[in-house]
Amino acid sequence: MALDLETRNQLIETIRRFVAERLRPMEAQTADDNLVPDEIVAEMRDLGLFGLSIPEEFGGLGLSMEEECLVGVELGCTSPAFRSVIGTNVGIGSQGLVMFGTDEQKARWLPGVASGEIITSFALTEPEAGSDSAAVQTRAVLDGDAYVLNGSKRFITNAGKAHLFTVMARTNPDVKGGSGVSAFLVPRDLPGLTVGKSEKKMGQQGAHIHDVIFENVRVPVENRLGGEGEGFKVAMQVLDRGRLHISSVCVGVAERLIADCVAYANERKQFGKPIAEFQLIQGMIADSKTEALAARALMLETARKRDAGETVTLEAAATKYYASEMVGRVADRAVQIFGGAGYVADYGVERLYRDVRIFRIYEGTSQIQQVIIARETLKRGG
Ligand code: COS
Repeated sequence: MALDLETRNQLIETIRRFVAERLRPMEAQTADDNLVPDEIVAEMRDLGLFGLSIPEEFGGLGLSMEEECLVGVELGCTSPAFRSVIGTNVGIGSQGLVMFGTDEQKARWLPGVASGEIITSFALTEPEAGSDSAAVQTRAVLDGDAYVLNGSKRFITNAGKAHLFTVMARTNPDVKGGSGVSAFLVPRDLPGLTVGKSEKKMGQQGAHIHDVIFENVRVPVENRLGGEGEGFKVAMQVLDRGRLHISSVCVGVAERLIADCVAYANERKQFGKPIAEFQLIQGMIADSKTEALAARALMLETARKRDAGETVTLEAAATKYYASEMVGRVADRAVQIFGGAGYVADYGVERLYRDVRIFRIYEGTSQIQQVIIARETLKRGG
């Protein structure tokens, strides 16, 4: 349900202030410690950020996709590691449950997800199933009143803190593709479930990814999400939505970097004047601004279409493709405008340059987005 304009503006303003006053001063420290401080997580809870996308009847803010994207842009104006804390609860970790959960499943978990007491995580990727996500090998075998899960998942965001996983596992080994896959809601405390170490990454220090291993984990039948064989479609629909959310963060980081570039270019003097007066610098700023505006427009248009009930598989893929590539270019130009200062840690630009690299990879690589865009365009005939 959409908010009235005044409430929406208040929400955006509150988050903008939180980002400026609380998160931005903590960016470098968070990266150095590889940890988002507990007090920041508690403040995010108090602001309702874990429940942005959870329906109001379960204690969330019930934002529309457009509103969620506007919030995502604000959260993108700081280190994306902060957004990652709430990212799975707002997006891929909760949306299978929101879209396909039974009344009982929703009533059991969504209030805790909305408040942030329950951290959720989305376990699709495996060592041998990355871009080819229909190839999942984790097995789920029905045995009486439970499915027995065996297998392992890789690069699972927030797995270290998660209380509840949405797990895609193969229930039909005779079917190679997606229609042999089912989705399950798997509480962390079930015996046989273990979480591996936090991986060392290129960027977004403070956000964590882990392996998740299942050894004879008995998942009650009532925890299946959707019907048998529907798990792949659950995952794809969750990702359609997730790709829009990621796009909004890309737009936010780009806007932040452009503002940083303008401030630096006005202050930094060479050849006797601010480098902002040189047209080659202006050209880079103009390219970044144009592309950020284009990504924002595409994101909003797609979000509004989704809110109107349209299927946006193509548009969400196109938005994610464009926005994630765009922020990579913007970050590269930012390093160039900052020059030597862009390469050293103190200015934060090199950190954001590393942080944004993952946007072209997770929730579907740029190449997978191209595949989806081309397939859908060919299907539509133009
Ligand atoms: N919404 C609803 N249904 C969808 C769908 C979507 N967005 N995408 C695919 N499906 C359905 C198809 O309609 C098809 O249904 P039928 O069997 O009834 O015809 C079924 O799912 C299989 O789809 P498809 O044939 O397109 O599957 P493929 O294996 O060829 O390819 C891609 C699917 C490559 C698009 C998919 O594997 C993908 O998105 N990969 C990237 C995964 C990813 O983003 N990983 C990141 C990890 S999570 S952070």
